[in-house]
Amino acid sequence: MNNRYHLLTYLTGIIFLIASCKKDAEQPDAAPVISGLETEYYVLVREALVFNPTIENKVDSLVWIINGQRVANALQYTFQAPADPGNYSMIIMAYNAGNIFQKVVQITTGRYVNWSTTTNTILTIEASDKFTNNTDLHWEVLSAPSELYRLSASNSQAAFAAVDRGTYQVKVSSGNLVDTLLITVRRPDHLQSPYIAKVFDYLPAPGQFVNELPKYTAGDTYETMIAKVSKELVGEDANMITLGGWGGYVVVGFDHTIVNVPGRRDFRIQGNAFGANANPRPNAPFGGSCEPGVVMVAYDKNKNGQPDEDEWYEIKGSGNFSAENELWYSVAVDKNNDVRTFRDYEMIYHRPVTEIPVGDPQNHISISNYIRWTDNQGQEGYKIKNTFHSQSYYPAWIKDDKITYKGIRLAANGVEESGQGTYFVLYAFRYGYVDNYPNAHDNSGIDIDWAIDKNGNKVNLPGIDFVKVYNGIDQENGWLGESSTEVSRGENLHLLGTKIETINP
Ligand SMILES: [Ca+2]
Ligand SMILES: [Ca+2]
Ligand SMILES: [Ca+2]
Ligand SMILES: [Ca+2]
Repeated sequence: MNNRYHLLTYLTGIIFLIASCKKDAEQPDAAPVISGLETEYYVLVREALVFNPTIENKVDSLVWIINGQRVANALQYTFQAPADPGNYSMIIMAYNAGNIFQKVVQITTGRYVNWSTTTNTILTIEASDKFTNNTDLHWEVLSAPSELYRLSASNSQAAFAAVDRGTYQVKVSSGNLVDTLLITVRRPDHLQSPYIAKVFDYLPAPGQFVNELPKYTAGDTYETMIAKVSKELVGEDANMITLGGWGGYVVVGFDHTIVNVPGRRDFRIQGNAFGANANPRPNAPFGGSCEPGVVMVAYDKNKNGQPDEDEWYEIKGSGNFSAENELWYSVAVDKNNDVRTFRDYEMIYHRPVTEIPVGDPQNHISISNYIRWTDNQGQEGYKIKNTFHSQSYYPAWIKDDKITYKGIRLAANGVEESGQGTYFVLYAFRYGYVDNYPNAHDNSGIDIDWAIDKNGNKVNLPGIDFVKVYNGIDQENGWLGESSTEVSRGENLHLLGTKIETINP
C-alpha cells in the first residue's frame, strides 16, 4: 500500500487505475469514477473550501489525504485554510472491490492584495515581489460586479479600468505562485460626464464652412476660436463644427478615461452623415453624405490632463490602408476616382490672393483658382470657391500664409450617380470613422481595440482620454463642394448604457 501510494503521488491530474487484485469467485465492481473537481484551487487564508465530488459507481471508501496525511474518510471534505499562506497537495482515493481511483488536487492558500481606484480611471498594478523572477505571469479576473471593465497585462505589470463601482477580484499567478487582488472601485468626487468635456485644439483646413462653423468675427484668435469650438462641442447639447478640407482637425477630451471594454465599441463622435434616398444605382452600398474623419486616440499617460507627451494611436478604419475592400470600390474605379490611399500624406494650402471674382463684386461666379495647394506626392492645384459660400475659406485667425497638414489620405468616395452632374453620392467606408455613418447607426461607434501604433501594430489600450479627428478625404463634388467632415457631440457609450458589439476586422 505504501509503495503504491508513493508511486501515485508523483502523478498529477486524473489517474484512472484499475487494480489487478481480482477476487477469485466474484465479479469485480465497476471502477469508481470521481468528477467535479478542478486540478488546482486557490483559497484565501482562514477561508474554507468545500469539496463535494460527483461519484459514479459503487464506492466503499473515499479517503482524503493532504501532504501525505490522511485527513478524512467521507463523501465530502471541507478544507480549512490556516492563517499563513501555503501550498497543499491533496489526494482523493476511491475504493471498491477490486478497484482504486485516485485524483490529485493542488491547493494554494494566500492573502488578498488590496488596491483601490475610481471608476473610469486607469489603475496601474505591479505584481508583488514574490513574482520578481517570473516571466510568465498570468492575470485573470475572477469576479466582477459588471462586465464593463478592462484588464490589460504584460507580465509583471497590468492596467485595470472599470466603468462601474464595486469590488473586482483578480488572480495573478505563475506556476505555484498566486496572489489574489481585491480592487475596490469607488465613484470619484466629481460626477463624470458621458460627453466631450474639453477642446484642446482646432485647425480646419480651407473649406466652404470655415469661418462659419463656428463663426469667425474680426479680432478672433486661436484661443477665442478654441473657446467657440468648446461652446459647440462640450456637453450633451452640442452643435456642428466643420473640419474643412482634407487634414483639418479637432482634438477633444473627456473628464475621465473611456474604458476599452473587450468585445464592444466604446465611444462615438457624432457628425451629420446620412444616406441617399434616391440613388439611381441599383443595389448600391450605403452612401449619401459620408465624409469620413480619421480618428486618433491617446490616453493621459503622464496624468496631467493634457494631450501633450502622450502617444497618439490611429484607429484603423476600414480604408486606412486601402479602399479595395470597400463595397463601392469598383464603382469609384469605374468613375475614375483617385482611389489611392496615402498613409503619410502632406498637403500645403496657401492663403488665397483674392476673395472676390474679378469683375463680379456680387460673387455670382465661382473662383476656380482660389486656394493653391501642393502635396508631398508632387501634385498641385487650386481649390475652388463656389457661389454658395462667399466668406473666406482660409481660417481667418491664422497669420501664416500657408498651412501644412499631415495624415492619411483616404480614397475618394464621392460618385456622381445621375449622369447629369446633379446627384453626388458620397459612399460610406465600412467602419472606424466620424461623420461616415448616421449617428444612430452602430457603425458610427468606435472600438478602442481597433487602435494601432505608428508601426501598424495592434495595441492593447485599457482606455483613452483624448480623441483627435481629421478630415480624411480630399475631394471636390461638383456643386456640393469639397468633402468636409462635421463634428458634433462626443459620447462614451458605456456611460450612456449603449451596447454596440464590435466587429473584428
Ligand atoms: Ca472596446
Ligand atoms: Ca458631414
Ligand atoms: Ca498628458
Ligand atoms: Ca460636410
